[in-house]
Amino acid sequence: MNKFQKVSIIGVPMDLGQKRRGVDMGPSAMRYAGLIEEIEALGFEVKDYGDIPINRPATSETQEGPLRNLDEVVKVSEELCKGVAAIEAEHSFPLILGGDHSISIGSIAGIRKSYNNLGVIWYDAHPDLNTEETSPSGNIHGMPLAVNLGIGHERLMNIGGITPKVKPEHIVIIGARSIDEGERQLIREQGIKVYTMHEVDRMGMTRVIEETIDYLSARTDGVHLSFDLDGIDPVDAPGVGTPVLGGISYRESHLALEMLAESELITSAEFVEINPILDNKNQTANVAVALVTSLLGKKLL
Ligand code: Z70
Ligand code: MN
Ligand code: MN
Ligand code: MN
Repeated sequence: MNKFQKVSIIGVPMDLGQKRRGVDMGPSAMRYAGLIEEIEALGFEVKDYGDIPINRPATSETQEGPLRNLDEVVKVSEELCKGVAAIEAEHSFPLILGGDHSISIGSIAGIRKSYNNLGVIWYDAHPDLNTEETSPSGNIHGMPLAVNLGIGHERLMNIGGITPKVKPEHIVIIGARSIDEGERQLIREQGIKVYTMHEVDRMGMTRVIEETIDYLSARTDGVHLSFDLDGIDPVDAPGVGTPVLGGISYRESHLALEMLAESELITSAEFVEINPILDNKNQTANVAVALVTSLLGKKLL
């Protein structure tokens, strides 16, 4: 991580990409867990841009349909895109705090302005490759990776101007274990590299990350880490909206992020889907903060 001297934080307390309340408290929970102090202790200069303001319609006004809350998600994504692009312009490491995973539409839109061959590591129990046609829920947080690939609603894809944001061969999904039929088809059609939990178990996290680093360093000019806390097993990260059994352990996740830190591959990151209402004494935010320090180069010795 010595490419960067500064880390700039931007919070996106948005829960409109899904139906459960609580993920809007994710940024506060991570700051409360000591995020800024921990990063400063590693020697970085930290700038906290605070949170993007979110207009939360009363429940009765919440937009329903195949793309729930589309208007507000588009508005927030545009704001986030601008904020992230400004952070990029000061050559600081962008660290974005969710919020549900729909925030990655705006964050990747902002980051993409600085990298023509942007890579993405999607660390998640879900591939988030649904479209309004394939989505079983209408929840936009199940669609952001498809949008970033240039498959999805035009208003979402056009944020930041450039579309598609990411090429299918520049994506690596790690930890998937809840995959919808439409997502399975898209993975096949687009030839996206996926390490499901089967491969994580079979190969071990060390080989998964070694292969990921080789694969992405050969073809990208920057790599964004999109870390959904539900990629981790609910035993270690219970405070998420959609816990899925059989996930990546706390230990394996530290190993993964320590190896990524050593590789100096990662140029931006986001941590999403922490739901403090469903958490156990802020355990999941504490896990996320510990993982951020591993990603930024903290060593045990
Ligand atoms: C399902 C959908 C999802 C996160 C759940 C679930 C998507 N595939 N994403 N939790 N983070 O509704 O599209
Ligand atoms: Mn996700
Ligand atoms: Mn998920
Ligand atoms: Mn390429």
